[in-house]
Amino acid sequence: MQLSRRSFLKATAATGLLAAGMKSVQPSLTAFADGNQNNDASLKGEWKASTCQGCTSWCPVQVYVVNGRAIKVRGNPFSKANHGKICPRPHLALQQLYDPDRVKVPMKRTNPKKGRNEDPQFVPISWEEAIDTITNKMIELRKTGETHKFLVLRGRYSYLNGTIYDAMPKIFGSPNGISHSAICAEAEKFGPYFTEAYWDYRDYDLAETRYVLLWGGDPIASNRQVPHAMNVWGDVMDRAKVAVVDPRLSATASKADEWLPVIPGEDGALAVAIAHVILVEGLWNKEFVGDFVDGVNQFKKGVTIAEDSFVENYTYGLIKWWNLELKDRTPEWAAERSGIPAEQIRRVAIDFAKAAPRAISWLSPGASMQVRGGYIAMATHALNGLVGSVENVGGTLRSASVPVDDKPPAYDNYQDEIAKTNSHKQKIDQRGYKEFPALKKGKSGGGVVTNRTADAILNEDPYDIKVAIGYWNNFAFSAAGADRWEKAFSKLPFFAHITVNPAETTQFADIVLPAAHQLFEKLSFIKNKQNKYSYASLTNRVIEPLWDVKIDETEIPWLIAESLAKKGFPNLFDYYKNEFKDPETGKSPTNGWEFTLYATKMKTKDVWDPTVEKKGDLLKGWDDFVAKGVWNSVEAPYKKHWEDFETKTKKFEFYSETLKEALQHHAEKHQADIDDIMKTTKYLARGEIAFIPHYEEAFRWGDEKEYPFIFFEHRSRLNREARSANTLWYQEFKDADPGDESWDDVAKINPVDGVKLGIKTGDKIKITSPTGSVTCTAKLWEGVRPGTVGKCYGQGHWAYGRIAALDYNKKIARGGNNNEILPADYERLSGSTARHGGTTRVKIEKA
Ligand SMILES: Nc1nc2c(c(=O)[nH]1)N[C@H]1C(S)=C(S)[C@@H](COP(=O)(O)OP(=O)(O)OC[C@H]3O[C@@H](n4cnc5c(=O)[nH]c(N)nc54)[C@H](O)[C@@H]3O)O[C@H]1N2
Ligand SMILES: Nc1nc2c(c(=O)[nH]1)N[C@H]1C(S)=C(S)[C@@H](COP(=O)(O)OP(=O)(O)OC[C@H]3O[C@@H](n4cnc5c(=O)[nH]c(N)nc54)[C@H](O)[C@@H]3O)O[C@H]1N2
Ligand code: SF4
Ligand SMILES: [Mo]
Repeated sequence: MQLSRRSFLKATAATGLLAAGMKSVQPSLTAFADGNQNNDASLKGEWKASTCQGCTSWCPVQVYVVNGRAIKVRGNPFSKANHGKICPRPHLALQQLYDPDRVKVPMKRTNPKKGRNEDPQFVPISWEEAIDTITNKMIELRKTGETHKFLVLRGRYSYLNGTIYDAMPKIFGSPNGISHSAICAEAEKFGPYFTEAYWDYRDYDLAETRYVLLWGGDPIASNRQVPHAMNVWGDVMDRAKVAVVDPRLSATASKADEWLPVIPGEDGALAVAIAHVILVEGLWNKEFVGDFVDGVNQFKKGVTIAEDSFVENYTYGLIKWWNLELKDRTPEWAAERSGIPAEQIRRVAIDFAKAAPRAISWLSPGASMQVRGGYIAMATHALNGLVGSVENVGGTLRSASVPVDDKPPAYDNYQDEIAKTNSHKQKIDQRGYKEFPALKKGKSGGGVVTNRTADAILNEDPYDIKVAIGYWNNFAFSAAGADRWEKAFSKLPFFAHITVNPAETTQFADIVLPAAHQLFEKLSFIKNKQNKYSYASLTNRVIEPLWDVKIDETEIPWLIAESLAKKGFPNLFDYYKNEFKDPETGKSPTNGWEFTLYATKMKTKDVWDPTVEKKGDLLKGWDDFVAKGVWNSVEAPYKKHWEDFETKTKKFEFYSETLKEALQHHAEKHQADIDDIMKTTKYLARGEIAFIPHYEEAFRWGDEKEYPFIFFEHRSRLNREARSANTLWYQEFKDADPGDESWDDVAKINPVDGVKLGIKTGDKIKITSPTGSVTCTAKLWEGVRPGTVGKCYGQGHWAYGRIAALDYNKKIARGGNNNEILPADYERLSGSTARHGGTTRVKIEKA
């Protein structure tokens, strides 16, 4: 399998066509780029619009289709957000689509025993039998009145997810639509929410910025606007300074002005010290924050300040923040904790603030998906408040509005008594329990605690789950403490998995349903933002599906609803038929494809209907939307929320009355006080410190003596979340990640530590945490700091396909899955799973 890059590229370019039974002429790539310039008529194709959901950038793309075969993906030239460009990853999507290991037909398990070491003995079945089996199990729950024991697990999704994830369980009678969001990045949203009441990711004004301070973000390789960042980063580097806080020399760090290789989890120390310097140096933004009454800067190390000596403009609580936290947080203090020299902290703080308001403090999961990461998210985002870059020129932005409707139509009228009662039961993920406040948008239990669901299933707390459907997710691989999910899936009496590949999770399924591939075979839509533009983009069925696959969020729920109706429960089918109509003809759907089409048209109508006024592109109608694929908004406005951030005080809060209220409600619900909640959620803050961005020492599993190394991880420039590993190009080009190797899974160890351990590059090693161990290859590399070991997430598949796994039949993984050493721990205030911040210590031995 090991080909040189050049011969490999030649070979794959040709096989794509051969497999389709076409001439083995290798078309030149320039012909694709210009459309139909190839003289050979049989190779003439068409660019068709769709959306890539390989990562959360969700880019409008076009697919070149020749004789029904997708052969190339490029950016959609109509899209302003991604400059009509893509990152490298959609090319891998072609290999996902034509992956010979795909699930091609429905299957059922014939070995009733479940477990990693059990062969499921799947056999092909018809769609009728598959759906019939699922709905028989569902109907049993209706008969026994236990409809709440039905669970839908959602992974990645489109904006039609409400049909399967929300309406289906609620009409059936269950509260349990459980999403993957809390293993993704909810802790990050905690920062902007409890300062400016914005529970979302920010966009950034890169064209105007003069300083980018990245907290564990690597925007030219990952995060949420990759093609945009890749396109403008050269200009950004010319115009602005870039500083990267990351324990790893990332792609972005390797080109940055400053690299701050922080000790994992100690970001908070840096953030509060930077705030300290900005205030002491008098560099805060006077327009946004305000000033001392007499105009004289009183911020001096260690000195408490009278609150009435400062008048704030658009912010609240600056002096409280200073007095309670910042006054003693000097760079020297932070240097001891973070491992970053004091003069570098001071320099970054001053340069960052001097660029104000054209300065971005860019918060990522790296700095926030940590056990004590909630307050790091707050502290790093509060820096944007100090320099006035919130919704400002060259700063952090929200988004312009997109006139799509991402909620399913109201379904209350379709809920019978059982449904009404049972869908209000406590959700299975234990959100809102004392130790899981999950304060999404300030509400106790407002957010999901994805990873807790495994324990909840195992402990039957709050109850047992009897029937579960998972789609576009792979929690037996993607969730920290993955072994708990293996046990939970084994315990489920009935589980159906809707998937493209035979993933780890699939191995525990009773029924496997083959899903249409998101980029090429599905019809749906998304909305998102990059480069100041918000947009709606269609995922289109650009080719006829290769196999007997169906669309996860619409066609499959349609079949389930139809079958339930035949068995005496018509409500869901009635809802789908009556509430989803073609907005042009008024027709109700008569099959799953029509349901898909009408739902997409209906929910995006305002975007493509030329009679509806909106701020953005004017499309001529549905056909025009299908052809163009994308609708662009006008540019996001500056300063829109300055007069009313929707916080409790309407201001940007450095002292969060909004968080105080949320914590109070949660504490009252459990007859506790806030200090008790802090303790229960593993935070050290007591008293008012709980309401301000503040430093907390990183929480780590494992004793330093037994586990001398701090483990940290990162994602790959080539990961399509965890869906790339069965493609040749992923494995072959894995060395595109700094320090990584093709066809391998390496743990990056500083050479200084390598010498101490007697370990060389290429040695097979075993990495052990208090909760698990993996084997992989050692790589001595200066891009990680001594005392830490860094490893990319994505390898370690023991299922998924014949490339992803070293031996699929024997369930031998290629490398090790980080989630087998990461303990299932949480940033509890947001419900998030902690994968960063050096959550666990490890020991390293030769394997
Ligand atoms: N250690 C560690 N763990 C992580 C992360 C990390 O960086 N490190 N990242 C986290 C993040 S940010 C996220 S968002 C989650 C993602 O975690 P999940 O939501 O579990 O998603 P994936 O792991 O990407 O698995 C996707 C599954 O969907 C199937 N699939 C692939 N393509 C399609 C398709 O087009 N349609 C359908 N229906 N199915 C498809 C695949 O076969 C696979 O089973 O993982 C989290 N887990
Ligand atoms: N290439 C690529 N891009 C993606 C995705 C993908 O799979 N591949 N997935 C998308 C998804 S689902 C999401 S949620 C986003 C995630 O957005 P990202 O910003 O990419 O998040 P992560 O990869 O989780 O973490 C980023 C960085 O944190 C660093 N890090 C680890 N520990 C620490 C720490 O304690 N402190 C600091 N400061 N840094 C630390 C890692 O080295 C890594 O560089 O990316 C999206 N974009
Ligand atoms: S993988 Fe992500 S950044 Fe790349 S094209 Fe797809 S959605 Fe955009
Ligand atoms: Mo994510």
